[in-house]
Formats: sequence, structure tokens, C-alpha cells
Amino acid sequence: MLGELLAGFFSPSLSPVTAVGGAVIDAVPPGVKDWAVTAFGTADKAALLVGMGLVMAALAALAGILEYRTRFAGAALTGVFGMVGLAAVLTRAQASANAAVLAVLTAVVAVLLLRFLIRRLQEWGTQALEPAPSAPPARRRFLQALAGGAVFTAAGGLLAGAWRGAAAVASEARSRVTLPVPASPAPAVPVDAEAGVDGMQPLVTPNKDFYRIDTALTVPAVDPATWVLKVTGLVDREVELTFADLLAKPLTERHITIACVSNNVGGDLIGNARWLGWPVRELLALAGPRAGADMVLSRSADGWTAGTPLEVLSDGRDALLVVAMNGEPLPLEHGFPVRLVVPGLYGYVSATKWVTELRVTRFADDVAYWTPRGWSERGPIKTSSRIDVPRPGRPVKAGTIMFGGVAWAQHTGIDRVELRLNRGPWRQADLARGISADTWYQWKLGVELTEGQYEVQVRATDLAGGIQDERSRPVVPDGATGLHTIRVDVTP
Ligand SMILES: Nc1nc2c(c(=O)[nH]1)N[C@H]1C(S)=C(S)[C@@H](COP(=O)(O)O)O[C@H]1N2
Ligand SMILES: [Mo]
Repeated sequence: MLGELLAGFFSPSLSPVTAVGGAVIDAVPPGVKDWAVTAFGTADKAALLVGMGLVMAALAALAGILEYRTRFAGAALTGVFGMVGLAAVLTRAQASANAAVLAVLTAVVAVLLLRFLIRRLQEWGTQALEPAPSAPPARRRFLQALAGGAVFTAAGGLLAGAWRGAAAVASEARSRVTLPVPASPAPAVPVDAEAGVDGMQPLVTPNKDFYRIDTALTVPAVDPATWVLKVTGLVDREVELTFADLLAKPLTERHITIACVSNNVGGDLIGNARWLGWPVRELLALAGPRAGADMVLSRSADGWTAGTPLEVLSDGRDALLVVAMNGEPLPLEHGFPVRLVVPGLYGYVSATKWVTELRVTRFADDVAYWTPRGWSERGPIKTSSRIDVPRPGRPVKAGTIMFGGVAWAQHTGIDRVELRLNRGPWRQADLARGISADTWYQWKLGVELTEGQYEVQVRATDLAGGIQDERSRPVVPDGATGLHTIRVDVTP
């Protein structure tokens, strides 16, 4: 019975459960997976969850018994289980700090609840042995605590369940989306856009490896069947667009590199994808922005907002209301069903995921989510570059060392990339062709090096003549500056 009671402890957070389940799915050999699919059919995932539920109930029972006998023994087991959950969360492709925090929190709550209940249970036990007429009925106190714990757990489980239900609807709808053929397809990636250096990041980032940044604790689950985008504010006429309306528009497909303002010099909060969408300027033209408007405040289903200069959305660049990423409907965590992508601006002022409203307004009248939190109102991407090869901390043999990496200045384009060793003269690298000015460019340079330690730095110059800012500045308030600097150990 204790097992049944304590089993509830582990369910307040279903996310770690999903993560563990995912890890189990990934870890089992293909043979077992095939067997599971044959045995349970499409219910294989349900079977997995039920199986995991049983294992957890058993573990919870064990924790309860251990804790009752030896103080902290059960808590330790719960803690270990929490660590397993955390490890599973962290090794998922979409590892997020939020999920990790949730896993840790779950473990902490489970331990506290366990301690609390066991103490009540022990009180009851002592009282049963030596009944003290004046003491409050320990049995009742234990049962009250138990009921409290159960209600708490059930409420958490219900919330998580409701969210999972909505997420299931969204995923199912996503799998049924048929993407239209683009009216303006993405130009073919030039063959000489690849620098051809081993160990470089791919020129186009696969969806599963694409960085994810947002404030959403759980991914908003938006059903495209009920999704509408409203254009409001300083417009001649308000416009409403359904997902079906959007798919019926002549869509544009382009490679665009997006980046986060929180990307440190040399960091990986940047990715390049092929996006399919409708130019925002066409939607704005339908609404007719009024004179005096200078900002579009885009709002997401979860209330997050970004403030984009109206000018940038109207100047002819490929600012898109995106429905697909690398040939697939947007992944849920990247904004399904619809998001914005704007070449040349950091994500926090432009790339609203799960977008539901475009409010035409003025910078003087409205503020976006990050502005009162210390970030700049405007966020143009800074010309920057990164060294990806050789990998840091990996010694290389003397001889010709191949350096390689990327440089970007979205919507301006890169003109030149240079490398310098030990603060010597800048040497020009071989710059590969960009897919377009809106994407990153790969570069490489072979350098003859003898044994020793080298400090290697890179800098980019954009096609407007802007040289990458060498001064080292933090990401706040409008993007880091400085040179990506690596140490290379050359062995004989
Ligand atoms: N709804 C919503 N959209 C958002 C954000 C957010 O917090 N909420 N973050 C933005 C930021 S800061 C960035 S860098 C990009 C990241 O997009 P990605 O997660 O698809 O890489 O999304 C932007 N869109
Ligand atoms: Mo960002």
C-alpha cells in the first residue's frame, strides 16, 4: 500500500518521465524496439509509459520502505532517481535549461514530500506503540498529509496532462500539414559554398541541431486549425489570416541565418536553415500601416513580444511569416505553426515563434518583452566570425594546419575573413561563396606551423566595409563584440 501511496511522488513532472522514456527508446537495441512495436502496435509508447510507471511505483515503494527504516536512505534513492531523470533530460536533442530545472525541482519536491510523509507515518507508529491520550491523533495527521500530497500530485499531473494533450493535438496536426510548393523557391546552394574542411559545422543546420532559445517553460501547443494571425494597431484595416489562408499564398523559400543576441563570441547560438514563408511586407500592405508608425510588435501565443522596425519589414528583404524549416513544417519548439524570420536582426527583436499578432505601432508607444529587462530596443546583428576547426583543446601535428569556420553579416554579406597568429599580421583566408548575403559564409586557411603554442584570432569584414569590432564587450545590451580567440597546441 505504501508503494501505491508513494508512487504519486514521481508524477508531478511528466517531462522527466518523457525524457527518460525517450532515452529508453534511444537506448534499447533495434531488435527490442521492433519487438515492442510488433507486440504493442501503435500503443508501444503507451506501453513504455505504463512500464515506466510500474518501475517508478516499485522504486517509490522501495524509497518509502528504506526511508521508514533508515532516515535518508529513501531520500538518497529518490535523489539518484532524480539524477537519472536529469541525465536523460540533458542528453535529449532539445535539452533545455527549463527541463533540467524541472527535473531537479521534481526530485527535491519528491524528497521533501517523502521525508514529510515518513515523519507522519513514524509518529503514527510510535503513537500506536505507546498511546499518549493527550497527543493529537497521529493517524489522522498522517492521513491528512497523505491526502494533501495526493491532491498536490494529482493537480500537477492534471496540469501536465492537459498540456500533453494539447501538445499531442499540435504534433498530430503538424504531421498532417502538406506544404505548398514555393512560388519563389530557394536558389540552389552554390557548390563552392562549402569550404570543404573536415569537422566544420554543416552549412545548413539540421532542425534537430538547431539552437533553441525562448522563455517558454513548456513549448506552446498551438493547433493550426484554430490559429489566426491578427494585424492590428495603426493600420487602415485590421486583417485576420488563418493557417489555410497562409498556405494558399505565394510563398518564398530562402536560406537565412538567424542568431541570438546572447551568443557569445565564438558561441553556437546561431544556425542556418531553409525557411518557407510569406513576405511580411505583403501582409502589412494588406493592412495599410498609417503614417507615424515605426514598429511592429509581434506577439506569440504565450504573450512574449518582439519589436521590429517597420522599415526593416518593408524594405524588400526576405522577412518571412514562416511555416516550414528545412522542408518540414516548423518543429513545435521552433514555433509551429507560424513564426517570423527576419534577415539581419537578432532573434529577440524579430523571430517571434508561435506568432499570433502583429501590432503596427510606434517605438515611443510600445515596449517589447526584453526592452525593460536591460536589452536594447534595436537589435541589428553585428558582423562576426568564428573558428570551428581545429577544435579547441585538441593538439594537432606540425605541418599544414587547416583552419576553418564561419563569418556572418546578415543582409550585408561578407567581403573578407582574416586570421592572425600570436598577434602577428592579418592573413587573408579563403572565403567560400555565401548562399546569399542573408546567410553565414564558410572560410578556411591552411597554415604551415611548427611545434609550439599559438593564439589564433579571426576577424570578418562585411560588404559595406564594416570591420568586425575587436573590443571585447558582453552580450548585454545589444550583442557581444570582440575576436574569437583560440589556443592551438602543435605537437612535433
Ligand atoms: N515566442 C517566442 N519567440 C521567440 C523567443 C521567445 O522567447 N518566445 N525568443 C526569441 C529569441 S531570443 C531567439 S534568438 C529566437 C530563437 O529561435 P529558435 O529557438 O528557433 O532558434 O527566437 C525568438 N523567438
Ligand atoms: Mo535570442
